[in-house]
Amino acid sequence: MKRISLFLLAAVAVVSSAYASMLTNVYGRDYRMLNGRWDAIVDLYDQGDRMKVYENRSPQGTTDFYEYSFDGGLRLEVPGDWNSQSPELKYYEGTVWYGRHFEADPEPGNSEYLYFGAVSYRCNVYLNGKKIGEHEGGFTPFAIDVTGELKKGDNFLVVEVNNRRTRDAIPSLAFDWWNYGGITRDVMLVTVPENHIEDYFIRLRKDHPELIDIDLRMSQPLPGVAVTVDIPGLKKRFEGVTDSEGCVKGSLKVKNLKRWAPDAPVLYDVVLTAGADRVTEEIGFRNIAVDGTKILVNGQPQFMRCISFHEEIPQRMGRAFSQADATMLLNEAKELGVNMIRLAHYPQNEYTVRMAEKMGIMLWQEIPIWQGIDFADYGTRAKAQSMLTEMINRDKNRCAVGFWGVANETKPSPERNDFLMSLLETGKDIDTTRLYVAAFDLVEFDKDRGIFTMDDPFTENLDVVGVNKYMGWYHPWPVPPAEAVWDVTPGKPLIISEFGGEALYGQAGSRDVASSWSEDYQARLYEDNLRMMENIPNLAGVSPWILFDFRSPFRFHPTNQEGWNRKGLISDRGQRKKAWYIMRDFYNKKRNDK
Ligand code: GCB
Repeated sequence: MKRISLFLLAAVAVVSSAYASMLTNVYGRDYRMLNGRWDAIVDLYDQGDRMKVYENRSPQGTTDFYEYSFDGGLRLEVPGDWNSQSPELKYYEGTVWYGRHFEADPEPGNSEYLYFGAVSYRCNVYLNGKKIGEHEGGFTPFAIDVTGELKKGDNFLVVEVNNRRTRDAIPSLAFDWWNYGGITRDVMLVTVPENHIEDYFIRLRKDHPELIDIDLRMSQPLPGVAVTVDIPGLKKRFEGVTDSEGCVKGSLKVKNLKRWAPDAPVLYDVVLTAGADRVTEEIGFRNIAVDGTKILVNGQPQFMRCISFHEEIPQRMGRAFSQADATMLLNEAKELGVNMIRLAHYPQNEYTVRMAEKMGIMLWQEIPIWQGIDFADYGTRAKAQSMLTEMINRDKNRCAVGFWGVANETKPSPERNDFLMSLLETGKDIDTTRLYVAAFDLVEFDKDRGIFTMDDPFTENLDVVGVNKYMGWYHPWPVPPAEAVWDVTPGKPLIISEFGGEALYGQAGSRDVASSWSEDYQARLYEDNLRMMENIPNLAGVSPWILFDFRSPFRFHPTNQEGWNRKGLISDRGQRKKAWYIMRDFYNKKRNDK
């Protein structure tokens, strides 16, 4: 009891949800982009608040002046990380104030929202000199209701962004990717009717190929609002009326449904109406389940041919944020022959998720619970729950997402177990149609028994277990690859969620020496690992680490890394390394495997 009340207290205190609203399918609404060049003030010593920069005052009297001013200073592109926009900001970790003017013409009877696709990592938002919201978490969206705050004519919007690493944050103090700061995804002013469709979840019932479940919630808890959901392609219409909570629930029996699958990514137009509101969407329907050690997609065993990438364009040395960026990343993944992507290590932007769905790529999407998390901190737990909720809420209508990932490389402890358990509960409160997964780095070679094993009872709570194992890189081979025997979470599907090693593109060297940083060593490592995997009885998928070399302050070997993790199958300039071809051939062969 004490534990629960303490936790609730922390949740309220740390994650200020009072400001955050949700708006499903924001790109399907009436919106105006507020992207572009914003004014910026770099505030290393955090003086902007004291200086009230959000008021954007100009000197009045003869002795009046302001030092912290937006006028005539730095300008930054939104969306975009600040690190790649100015050499001085490459390593910057601290506060930057963003400001811009925009015109508005709010009409009575409408609600207006400011929507942020992501701000990395925490922010305070001010409109016309007044604080209107705050958010923590660098990879999930939030919307702020600004109805009544928005003025006709000129409005002044200020966002105080801070990306300082802290122990109670997620991710925490150290992580193996660049700590990009900034307003890193789209900013939109969204206009909807006053009582509008706030949220909906339309999906195939978990174990039923012909039953579509519909849940819809209006923004106002009012009964009697007529709701329709049309799927013209199936000649089907659902009709309902909201209850006193403003909610509608129901299901539609459909025949001749073409289910979405990686090799047939069928999407249907779906039109929702409720009172004065109307939203359109494309939604796909598929079943995903586990049967023993197999992953079933639409009832058929499917081997997951997977790859990971960070939300980064290596050639630009910056965070990916646009439709064009999504196209580049996904096309390269597709070339490798994948049917799935593990979006590392955090929710990536909606363009990527929606485009992957259209291209027939399944997704494993996770929150950045990445090593070093303070599991004893209830505030941190509340943040993780918010991030998971925001991720699932944004993408729960995307059938491409087959897996929700709750953690990467955590170690058993009562606090960790409790923390992860609470995440599974949070997730399943919203969505029970996906498989829940986490990745572990706890597989060890048991010398006495001569086998690879793992001891983490938490895996029993998961549908699918991911194993990150760097044989030949962080671990020498205890036996020849062909003789390796695995007894890891028997009876459950196991995905090798990471393996690999570093190589500098174009570097020739010994196939036997890791410190050659050569393509040859990396290629050998891939051959060995793939050989070992042939003997993993419950192997349901493979995901090499990683598609592209990526920037990381973890990696400062003076000649071979220079701030880059070189485990990419493709270099930072886009060149394919030898291991890429090995992986492509392996996936070609696996195409017909179940
Ligand atoms: C891991 C992590 C991943 C790292 C990778 C590496 O186990 O999950 O984020 O980048 O190893 O390169 O060491």
